[in-house]
Amino acid sequence: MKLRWSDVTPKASYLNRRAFLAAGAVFAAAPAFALTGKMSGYSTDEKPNTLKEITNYNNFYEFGFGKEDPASYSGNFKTDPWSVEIAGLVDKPGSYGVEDIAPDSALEERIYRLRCVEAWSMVIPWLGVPLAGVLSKAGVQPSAKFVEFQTVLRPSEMPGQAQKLLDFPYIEGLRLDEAMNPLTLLATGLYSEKLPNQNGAPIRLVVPWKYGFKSAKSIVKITLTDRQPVSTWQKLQPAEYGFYANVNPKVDHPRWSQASERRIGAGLFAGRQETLMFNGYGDQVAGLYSGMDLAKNY
Ligand SMILES: Nc1nc2c(c(=O)[nH]1)N[C@H]1C(S)=C(S)[C@@H](COP(=O)(O)O)O[C@H]1N2
Ligand SMILES: [Mo]
Repeated sequence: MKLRWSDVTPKASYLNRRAFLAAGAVFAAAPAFALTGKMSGYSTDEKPNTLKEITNYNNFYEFGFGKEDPASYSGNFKTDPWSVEIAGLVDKPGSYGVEDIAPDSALEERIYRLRCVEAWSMVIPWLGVPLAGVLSKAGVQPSAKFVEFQTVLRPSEMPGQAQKLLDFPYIEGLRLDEAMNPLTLLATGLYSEKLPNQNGAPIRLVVPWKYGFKSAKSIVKITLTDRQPVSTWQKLQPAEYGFYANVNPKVDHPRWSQASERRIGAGLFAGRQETLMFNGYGDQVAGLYSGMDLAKNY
């Protein structure tokens, strides 16, 4: 059962509630509890997008092509119970509950920029746990070099899968050192809520220095492997979408410039803003690519 804010006012969530209301959220019902995350030094101080923007302008092709399709058509998607299989080159392969992977008490708040390859961006206050800790607990074997992520395959609840809009299940991948970088997050919430369905409930990847499509949603399997995974977009259009997909204002998409971006919610007269190398996270990640030709490894 869902309660209204007026039914429960936990003291700890009072400030969150005020921010939530100030953000212009229009939801009548709210969760019966509020998640809180430990603050982290990795957050941007840019103004986060509103909950309304974050939950009504989405890319989640499992529910359709349109930006409002995920909000409109994900209502019947069942995300509880849910487990994630950790497989491949690990000491402790197995099926783990979301509560085990990301217990509420361990959540960190990470306010990250999200830059879509389509040249729009947002700022999203995620709640989650660093992927590195999860992989370390599973025991990564020395032969592992890459991590592959797989989204759930459930065409009965996902109209975009039923219509075969893409070659599902959605696959993404990272190099192991990228996966272990402290910025890489497994998110289970945003603002003070559990992750809304349209944002990849109950657990999704967030890799803030890469184009948004790398951040796979509704993950059911994480595989440690010695072979570079082939991602869904790479397989579909290899000349346009590479494995690395680092945000890079100097490497244009074959069909449009990546030099600037449109910040969702900035207003009609705000104009575009410059896109930053590695989406502004160069201090943390540039070292991962030293000596690499980033135009070739796009
Ligand atoms: N499974 C899955 N994950 C996905 C996508 C998708 O279509 N399916 N879209 C990606 C793209 S292109 C972007 S920009 C982000 C958008 O995340 P958001 O809707 O939570 O802002 O999710 C990414 N993860
Ligand atoms: Mo995207």
